[in-house]
Amino acid sequence: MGRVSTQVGIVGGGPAGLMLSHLLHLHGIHSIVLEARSRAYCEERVRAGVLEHTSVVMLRDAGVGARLDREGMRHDGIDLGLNGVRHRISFEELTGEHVTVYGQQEVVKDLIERRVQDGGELRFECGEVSLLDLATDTPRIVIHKDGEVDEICCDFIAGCDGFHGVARHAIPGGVLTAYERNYPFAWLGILAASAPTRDELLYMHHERGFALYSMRSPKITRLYLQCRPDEEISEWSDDRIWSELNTRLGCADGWLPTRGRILQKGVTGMRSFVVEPMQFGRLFLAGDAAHIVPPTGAKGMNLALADVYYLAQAFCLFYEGKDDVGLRSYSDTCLKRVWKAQRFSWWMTSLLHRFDGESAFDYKRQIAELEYVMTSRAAAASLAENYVGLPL
Ligand code: RFL
Ligand code: PHB
Repeated sequence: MGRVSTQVGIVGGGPAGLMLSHLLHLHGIHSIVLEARSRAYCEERVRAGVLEHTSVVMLRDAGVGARLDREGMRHDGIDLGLNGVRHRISFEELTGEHVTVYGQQEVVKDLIERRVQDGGELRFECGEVSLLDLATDTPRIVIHKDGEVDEICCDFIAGCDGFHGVARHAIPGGVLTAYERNYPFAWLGILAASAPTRDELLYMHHERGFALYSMRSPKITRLYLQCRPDEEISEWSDDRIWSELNTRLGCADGWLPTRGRILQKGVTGMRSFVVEPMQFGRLFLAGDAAHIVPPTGAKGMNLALADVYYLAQAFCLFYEGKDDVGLRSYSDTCLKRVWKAQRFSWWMTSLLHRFDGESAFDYKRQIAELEYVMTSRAAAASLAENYVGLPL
């Protein structure tokens, strides 16, 4: 058995784990990142696309924002639509802020590149891990790989291994309370080789279901359709997808999404989920390992970055100031922001999707709410303030 030591053992090399490792390195704190997948897989996995301004500043201040500043697309607002009629919500005018469209996998690529340049220890294809002795001052990670067993002795462990990871499950029963809501629909998402013909995202409430027009670069669009949670992707030919996108996204002024070769397609479930507290002994959960939001509010990656920002600060205080107050209050600090983002993501989801079997009253109320957001400055300002991101 090989045995090494580190200050912070990090399980998971998504945005949360990689950013934490990088922030710790900037403060001279050693970490080892264990990631289940290969580097190529992590760099190509298409997920989130919208960065709050706070996340951009965080990446820039940490010295990993150069490509983001060059290639990220600044968006000063979004369009909300109701059955083909659009209304723009101007973030710039309502909040003075904007968001940046830059793929999560690009953030991941930038962070991996920088960790490698800085000599950071990233171990890919290390998914068989057990977390032990979490309630002691000497927690350990045991790794099984290729018939070998390795052990990492840590001061602390960060569980950044996403919703399906192992870290949350390493906490003894009875410690965590889970709060959860499932939605009776999912998103069918595609990535298409077609140049975006809108400057901003379009969130469309349509009688046949929600649709979203987004993008990744000046040559690639990203589009979503509300579908059933058990939707068979094989039943969706490229033609059927484009035809449904045209029906739902097509606007009264004649605008339609431009067709292009479909590069990727997949179905994503929708869930709201939070565990409290986000820590146990010397294990700290961050990002999707502790909470999931439905993607409608574009909050998931931003929450993951905010968690590790607080966690890195708490570790710095511990190592530099011998003070564990930041670590003790980590969960409480994060959860305040997490619940606000949960509320907003639930609200955007409820506003924009069709709910099967809802009463005529609920449908009328939903349409009235959407029309209110589209016509009231106060309501639009509330959406804008939450979408661009609440302060850290
Ligand atoms: P991740 O990205 O899931 O990373 C966790 C990593 O841990 C690895 N792992 C393990 N490693 C070692 N041992 C194990 N036993 C392991 N088990 C798992 C995994 O391989 C993975 O690499 O979690 P993290 O870092 O917390 O980041 C969270 C974000 O990925 C997530 O919240 C966002 O993608 C959510 N999201 C969006 N967020 C936004 O901020 N803006 C958006 O526009 C946005 N759009 C989206 C989204 C998520 C979507 N899907 C696919 C759920 C759109 C979609 C469609
Ligand atoms: C995306 O581009 O993938 C995206 C954008 C906005 C959302 C969700 C996903 O609300």
